[in-house]
Amino acid sequence: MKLIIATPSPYARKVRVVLREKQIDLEEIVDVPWNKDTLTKNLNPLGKIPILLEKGKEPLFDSKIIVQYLDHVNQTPLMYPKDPLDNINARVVETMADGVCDAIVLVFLRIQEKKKHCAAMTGSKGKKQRFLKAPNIFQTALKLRHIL
Ligand SMILES: N[C@@H](CCC(=O)N[C@@H](CS)C(=O)NCC(=O)O)C(=O)O
Repeated sequence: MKLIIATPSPYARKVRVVLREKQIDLEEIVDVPWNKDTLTKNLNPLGKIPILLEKGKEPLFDSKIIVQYLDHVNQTPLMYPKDPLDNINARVVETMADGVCDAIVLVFLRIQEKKKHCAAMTGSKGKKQRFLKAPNIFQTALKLRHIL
């Protein structure tokens, strides 16, 4: 198994943590998805990392899909609980975390002056606000779902 990552990527990190939790061995390949020679363009039509590669299988992309797949491959420990309500709660928390990461990546790109890519992203003002309010957003989401 191989995983295409960028070292600062929070989505790649999510998958890397899950792989370690499940003690699945794999080779990590570092790639910069914004570079012209990026590996992503031939593997993910969205041009994003992380991408999971397995011999004889189609490349798998989007961190949520990869984590779901890894839960099928190795159930110890399960990342998405089997109980339907707990499962939905875990997915809501993941979606919230991904949303906050979207905002963080946007700020990172701004700092890196990758304005060309930032311009392609919609609702950037809203994302920045969500980034600043991230701790509150999490607390509210967790309370709403009786996790906190
Ligand atoms: N929803 C995707 C988001 C992945 C993502 O946005 N990755 C960034 C790196 S942190 C990327 O590859 N961006 C390249 C681009 O947008 O061109 C996931 O969870 O895997």
